[in-house]
Amino acid sequence: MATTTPAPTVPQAPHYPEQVTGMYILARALQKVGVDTMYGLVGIPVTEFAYLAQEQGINFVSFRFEQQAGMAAATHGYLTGKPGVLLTVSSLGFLNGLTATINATVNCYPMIQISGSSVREPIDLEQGTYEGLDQLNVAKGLVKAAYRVNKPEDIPTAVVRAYRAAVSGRPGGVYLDVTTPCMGAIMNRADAEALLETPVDPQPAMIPSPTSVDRALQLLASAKKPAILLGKGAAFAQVDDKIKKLVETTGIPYYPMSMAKGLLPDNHPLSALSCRSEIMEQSDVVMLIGARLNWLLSRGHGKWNPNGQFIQLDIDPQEIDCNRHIAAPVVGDISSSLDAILANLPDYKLQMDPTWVPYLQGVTKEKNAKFATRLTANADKMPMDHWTALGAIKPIIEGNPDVILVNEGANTLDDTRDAIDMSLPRHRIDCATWAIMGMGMGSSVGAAVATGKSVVAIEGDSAFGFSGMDFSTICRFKLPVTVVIFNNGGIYNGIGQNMATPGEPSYGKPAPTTLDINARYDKMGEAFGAKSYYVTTPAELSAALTEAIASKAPALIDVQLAADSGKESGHIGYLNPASLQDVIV
Ligand code: ADP
Ligand code: TPW
Ligand code: MG
Repeated sequence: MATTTPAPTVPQAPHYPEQVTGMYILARALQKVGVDTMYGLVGIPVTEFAYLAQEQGINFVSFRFEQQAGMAAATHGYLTGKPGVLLTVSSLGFLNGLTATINATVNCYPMIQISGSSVREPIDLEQGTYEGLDQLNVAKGLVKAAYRVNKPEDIPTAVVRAYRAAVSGRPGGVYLDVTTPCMGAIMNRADAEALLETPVDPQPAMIPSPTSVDRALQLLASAKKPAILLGKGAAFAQVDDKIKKLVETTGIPYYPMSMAKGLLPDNHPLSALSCRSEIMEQSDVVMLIGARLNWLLSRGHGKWNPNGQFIQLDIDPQEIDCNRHIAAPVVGDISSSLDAILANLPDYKLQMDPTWVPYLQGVTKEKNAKFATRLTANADKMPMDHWTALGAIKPIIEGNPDVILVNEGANTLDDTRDAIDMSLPRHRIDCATWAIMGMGMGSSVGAAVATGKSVVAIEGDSAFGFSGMDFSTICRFKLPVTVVIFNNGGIYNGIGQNMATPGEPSYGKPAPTTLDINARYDKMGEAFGAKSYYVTTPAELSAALTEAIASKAPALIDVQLAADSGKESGHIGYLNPASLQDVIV
């Protein structure tokens, strides 16, 4: 029979100051790559790490829900071009955060999710350890890259690898698994400090081949009705002057995707924002810059000219031809590709049809006039509808162009995007490629923290519900964020009706799309000490929003809309199964 007691498995405390723990090395390694902010939610095994990081000078923004902390990190990454960092606990905390990391990957936002994980051995043997989950293998395949670090001496390398994976090439979400023993392991400080590294050129230029540039310019020059299509990749690349130069020296009209709005002012004479279908149907050459030909540019959104050809500027060679044939791919980073295109442009003679731009400008004028009527026609409607409310909001947001607009919902998303012109790059953040609900509060926090600017989030009542509790985070950190909730009492609207008759099982139950038309969201704002407003008229809305933005403090505006405002699925009702037969091509 054994007489000795087993060696303690709990790590000893480090002997300060000569010794440090894995968590200390992690904090230092993050600092060394330039991370100054972390978003997260703590508990075993990462609480001490968060305290330690804060002591080291890393700004720690604590959330109520990991998914929202992840949305903040992703938005931070999108706006700064450097990975945002999310910290989660093991198991469910990890999974809650992972949804945001995957969403970041889908949207090409650079971010790193760091999660503590339990001791390996009982996980591998499935012995039921505390919060045991094989997190690395869950994350793999869903994110851009996933790594696990088991030894403190490997932490600096792991952080640099994660950083490079997040920002190089096509950006995305990276998962870094740090085991509990690794967090607690002890090293000599001097040895640890000697391992820290700063990556050289983590986002290397990717120079396009001269042949691809020549091919693209030849095609562009031959076009009679060319158009430039700008995506959020172009906004992310922060090459605003080069985009402006390309548009203005060629005189080619451009169409911005939702988050590329403002890259050039939406009211620029060459903006073809109102001419999506004209461009799709009539352009003979479309130059895509940091935009994908995914569902947002196909099918129900219009039909492309069958004889049209594409030039595509993208950093990811696998994006080319993924949906349509690309006649002239220019694979490289947008900055280098635009440099090459602009440098060689004078050698090519553009043959644009002189009637093309005036034609699009004519269409724009006509559509804008119609649009203006839509905004004013319902100005006195009571209760308000989406357009009545947007009529009040539009001049205020447009008059504060430096405010970052966060936007989600169905009708609330589509109508806000159409109604509000943007005039500065990277000032519109929405539910983007996956059209997911539940990014509002997190993205607002990330935008405010990363830029120091004011934010207005325009949220459908359903959309707000996904992240609403993290309004408290906005308040705790005293961020200049105004949350505007369009309450029409439901998903799409509040008039959903359960069709059952007495005796049927669902009789008397709320319809699947029905939420809370009489809810007073402003009371939620009050609960956390924010200036809160309940508004029922455009005049009240206008006054509240003006005051809220000027206050540079947390504010919440509950906008009472009519329950019948808004249509099923907003602008994408054609994607509902019963309508799909017409759409699948
Ligand atoms: P949108 O939804 O606005 O159309 P997407 O997210 O679909 O935009 O497309 C963005 C594209 O931009 C992706 O294909 C991505 O690979 C590309 N991209 C991102 N950053 C860069 C960059 N720095 N250089 C070149 N392409 C980039
Ligand atoms: C994670 C499905 C798409 S739009 C939407 C839902 C639930 C809400 C629409 O109602 P809202 O806006 O926000 O009140 P409005 O103005 O039209 O009334 N779960 C996730 N993502 C999505 N997209 C859904 C569900 C959905
Ligand atoms: Mg709604």
